[in-house]
Amino acid sequence: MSSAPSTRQPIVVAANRLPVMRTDDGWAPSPGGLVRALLPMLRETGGTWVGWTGDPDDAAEPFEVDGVELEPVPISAKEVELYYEGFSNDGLWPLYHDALRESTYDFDQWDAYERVNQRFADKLAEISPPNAIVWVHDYQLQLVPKMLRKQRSDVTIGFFLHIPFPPFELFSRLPWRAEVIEGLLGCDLIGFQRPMGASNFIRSAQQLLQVDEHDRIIECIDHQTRVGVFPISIDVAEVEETAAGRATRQRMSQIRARLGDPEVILLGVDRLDYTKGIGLRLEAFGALLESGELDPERHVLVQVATPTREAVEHYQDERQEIERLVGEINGRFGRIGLPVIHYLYQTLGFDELIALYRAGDVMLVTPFRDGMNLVAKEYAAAHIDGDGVLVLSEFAGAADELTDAVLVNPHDDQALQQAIITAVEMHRHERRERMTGLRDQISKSDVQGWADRFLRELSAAPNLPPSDNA
Ligand code: GDG
Repeated sequence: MSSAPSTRQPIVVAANRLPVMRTDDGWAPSPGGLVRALLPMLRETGGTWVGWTGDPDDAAEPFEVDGVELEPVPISAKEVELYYEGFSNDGLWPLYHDALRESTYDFDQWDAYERVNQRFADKLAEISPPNAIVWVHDYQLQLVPKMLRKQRSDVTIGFFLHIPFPPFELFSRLPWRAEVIEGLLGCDLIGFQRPMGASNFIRSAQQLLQVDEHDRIIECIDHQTRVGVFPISIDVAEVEETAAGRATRQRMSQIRARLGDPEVILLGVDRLDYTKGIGLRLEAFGALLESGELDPERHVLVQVATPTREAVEHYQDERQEIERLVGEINGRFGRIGLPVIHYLYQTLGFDELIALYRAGDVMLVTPFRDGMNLVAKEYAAAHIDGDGVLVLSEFAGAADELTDAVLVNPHDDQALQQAIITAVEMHRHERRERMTGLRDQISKSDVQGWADRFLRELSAAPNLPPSDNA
């Protein structure tokens, strides 16, 4: 089957953020596989991306980047606080991640969420060409499908949720639970990362709205909504090419030397988010130094924690706790000029990140809950040398596919310590065997294939005119 989407319909993407960042002389595409996979499709089909520029109160006019039309949706400073930091990131985010932190449920935040979703839907209704395919992304925009369908019955609407969809027992805490399900049921196709997300969603729809479902098709009044599983991936070729470059190899050796040429470099790379289990990982590392199973002269940990959502209190608390732990463990086990944890609260350049992946002998990916976790996939793709061990939480979506990782339940501190020791002491032969398995798995599915599959299924949705469906 061809990898191109089986549709020539114009594609319109809607996401909270436009796929660009400001540079000295204008805008450039943001880094990341998703943007690289979607921009060429939009260019080829004459499509558009609808989203926020990232600046509050920005009334930017439509503009073009890399031959793709971008349609800004303005969001005021107050709405950033209520819709984005509030409802999306302090309400939905913790709830959808196993209620790991207390969610805020606040009517003014919900009101702003509805208002911003309506603005997105209005913009999509205004600019989508006849019979367009509209692909809406993520938890910030769950009401858009229903709002758009009301105005434009000709368009085909898809939605992809990048984060987990929680079990009904948790989801039903949300005061506006029925409205969210109704919003999503405006779609022709809803995609989840894991089968669990799809079944959790179907159960919530059945419980709250008494819908009929068979074979993952939900009957709605004037259409059907199909529910599917589409595990996202990365731009494998880009990671491999960068990893193979001479500059990366040189930088990798330099990193090893700067770290004092330890026997084993352990690595963590995460947004500084309480879902990622960074603190737990640091505690496990500290406990193993304490027990003598790890040795500060032979083992070091590099933890990159990328700044994120700094205005939200749970994130400020998490940062404080992580920095306290780093200080405590370094204070106890570091030596002059040689800390045992190298902590970077920074966003690194892509090339530097790939060099770090290559330098990392053991990658620690230990979230309590994660939709997929692309870092796990990037680490394996970067290990073109066929060596390196991935320790991976069972609670990351990636665990469904990356079964050659050392899988672990991060809630179990003894199991986590044991997994780290297993990885550090693993025989070269087993390391290579497992890394081959991981790399085989990743080479089967990259982000382009993911987007093609979603759009193929969406364009086969029954409400497209048959002539456009070939
Ligand atoms: C959400 C879901 C799902 C990180 N630090 C730096 C940096 N990164 C890049 C990584 C990776 C991306 O950010 C993070 O992706 P993850 O998948 O790990 O996590 P979330 O940000 O939480 O993403 C997640 C994803 O959506 C996609 O559907 O997998 O479950 O939560 O690509 O490389 N990149 C650079 N410097 C850094 O310091 N350049």
